[in-house]
Amino acid sequence: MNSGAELFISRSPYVFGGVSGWRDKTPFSILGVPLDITSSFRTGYRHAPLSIRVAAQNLEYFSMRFDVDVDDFLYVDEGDVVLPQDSVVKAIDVVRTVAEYLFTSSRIPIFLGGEHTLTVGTTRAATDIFGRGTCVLVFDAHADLRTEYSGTKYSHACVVSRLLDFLGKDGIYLVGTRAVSRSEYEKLKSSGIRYLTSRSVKKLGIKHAVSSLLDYIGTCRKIYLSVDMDVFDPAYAPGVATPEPDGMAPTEFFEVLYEILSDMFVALDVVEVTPPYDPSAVTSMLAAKVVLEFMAGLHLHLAAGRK
Ligand SMILES: [Mn+2]
Repeated sequence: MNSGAELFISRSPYVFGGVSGWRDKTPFSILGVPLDITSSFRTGYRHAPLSIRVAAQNLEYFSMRFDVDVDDFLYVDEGDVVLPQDSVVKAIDVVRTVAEYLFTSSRIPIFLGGEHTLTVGTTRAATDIFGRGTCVLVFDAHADLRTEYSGTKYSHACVVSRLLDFLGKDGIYLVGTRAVSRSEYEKLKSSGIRYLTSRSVKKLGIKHAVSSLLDYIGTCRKIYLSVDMDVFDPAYAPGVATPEPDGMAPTEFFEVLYEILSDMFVALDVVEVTPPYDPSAVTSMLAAKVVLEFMAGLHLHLAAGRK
């Protein structure tokens, strides 16, 4: 890092999986964002970047699904964003500054949350850099469409409302939705935001989910992928701030990812892991797996584009 943005980053004592590559060999930059201010239930997200880094050390880097070995190109682990603790608005601004720096340096950032609110800063940066046609795919149990929650517009329960402010309905697609208040559900329907419930993924199958997502992606120029770990059933991902039963299985998620990934994808965030509630570390393992499969798949598409 060689800009003002580096003032906001501190090296982590552990890098993702125990290894970090070279900037000229890989486009991927991993950045911890230990944002932990607005949880309304269980806290502890600030420990997640470290916990996901350690979990990655115990996973294979070869992806059978993509037939790609992440070891061949790796990523740069940039460290953690240093966040002000007194204001979520200030924290989002810092995240936005660092994300802008990574995008303008032609990096493909992978943000390890932290609470979902960080996505407001990172997607704002993506939209500023890539402009019209920037779309955000959000995998999440919740619609996060409250206008305000616990006295702030910038709560984890309001993330999609804030995205709607600058992306508009055509810039957002929600997947895995299953937990909304009645008023959020009405807002979801009246806003015109496209969404796919976890129930329809189960009932109509992966093929249906994929074709619906590909239709949507066809209207976009760039894709930002946001994965709230509570999109998974708590059986697979118990260590999240607000677990919600009846969720997606990892295989469903990875199959959908396999089918929709393309060189249009510009960033990933993996948020809401809460290590104090993840004693067996399976949630951090799954989060690390999401990161590895994303890099494997995107590498394949970028390599095909260069040929
Ligand atoms: Mn959620």
